[in-house]
Amino acid sequence: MNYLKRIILATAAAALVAGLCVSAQAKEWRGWNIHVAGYPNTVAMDKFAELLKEKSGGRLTVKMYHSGTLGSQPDAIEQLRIGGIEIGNFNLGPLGPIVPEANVVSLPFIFKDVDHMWRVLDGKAGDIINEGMTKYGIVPLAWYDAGARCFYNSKHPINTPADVVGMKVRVMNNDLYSGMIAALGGNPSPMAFAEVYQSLKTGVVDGAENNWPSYESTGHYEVAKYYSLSQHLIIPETLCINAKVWAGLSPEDQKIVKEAAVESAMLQRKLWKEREVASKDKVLAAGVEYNEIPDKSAFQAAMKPVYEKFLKDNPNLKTLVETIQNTP
Ligand code: BDP
Repeated sequence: MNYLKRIILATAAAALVAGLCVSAQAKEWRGWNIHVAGYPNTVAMDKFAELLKEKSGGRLTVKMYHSGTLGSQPDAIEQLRIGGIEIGNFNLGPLGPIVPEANVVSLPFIFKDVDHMWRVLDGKAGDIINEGMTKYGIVPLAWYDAGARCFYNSKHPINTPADVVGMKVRVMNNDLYSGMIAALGGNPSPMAFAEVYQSLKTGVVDGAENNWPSYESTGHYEVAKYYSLSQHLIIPETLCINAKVWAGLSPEDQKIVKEAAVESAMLQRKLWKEREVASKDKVLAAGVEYNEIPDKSAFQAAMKPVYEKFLKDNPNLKTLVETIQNTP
C-alpha cells in the first residue's frame, strides 16, 4: 500500500468513528426560559438539565437559555412546536391561543385557589389539557407553580372594578385577558414581558398584573407601586418537550426525561413558596402600597361576558369548564 492510499484509508476510518460517535451521542437540546437567574423556574430548569445528564449517563443533555434570550414567549412556543427548540417552560396563558383546551385555565377566577388548581390538574380536566397540548406538538412533562396574578399600577389602589375604569393595563397575549380588562372598563394592552418595565416607566401603560415573584424580579414594583390582591388569574406553567423529540425517545429515555422533569417541578414548587414570601417582603420594604380585596364578587360578576364569549366561541369546551368548576 502506498503512502497516499494509507492516508486516505486512515482518514476514512477516522471519519467513520467520528460519525458513529455523533449518532450514539444525541444532539444537545435547547431549553427556553423567560426568567432571570435565581428565579425558582430558572433554578428548577437548571436542575432538570443536571438530572437529565446524570440519569442518562450523559446521553441526554440540554443547554438552558434563560432571561428570554431565545425570544418572546409566543415565538418560543411556536419554535418548540416546530422543533427549533426542544424544551421550554411555558405559562399556559400564552399557550391558550394555540391550544383551546389549555385556554380554560385563563378564564378569570376559574380556580378557587392554588390548591384547587392542583386538584384540577391531577384529575380528568388535567388529562384533557395534556392531550390538547400533545395534539399541538407540545408534550407537558410536569407542572410548575406560578401562584396568583394580581393587579398593580402607578395611579392608585384597586378595590373595586370602578378603580380600573380608563386604566391602560398590560396583559399577556391572549384575547381572554384583553376581554377581562375591557369588561372592567380598562384599556388592555397586550405586550411582551420584556417591554413592560419601560412601558410602565414611561406611562405607555398605567399598570399590569402578575404574581409577587415576577412583580419583584422584573423591577416593576419600582415603577408601579400600588399592588392590589385581586388574585384574578391562577395560571399553571408547564415544563414541556417537542412532541417529535419525545416520540423518538426509547421508553427508558422517556422515563428518565419524565423523572427529571417531575423532580425539577418538586424543587420549583418548594422554591416558589419561599420566593412568594421573599418577594412580597422585598417590595413592601421598598415602599410598595398593598391592599387586600376581601370581597371579590364585583370583579367576578364583571367577568360574565368574558365567559359567555368564550363558551360561544368554544361550545365544545363547556363540559371542561364545568368539570373544573365542579371539582371540589
Ligand atoms: C410570569 C410568567 C411568565 C410570563 C410573565 C408575563 O412566569 O411565563 O411571561 O408572567 O406576564 O408570571 O408575561
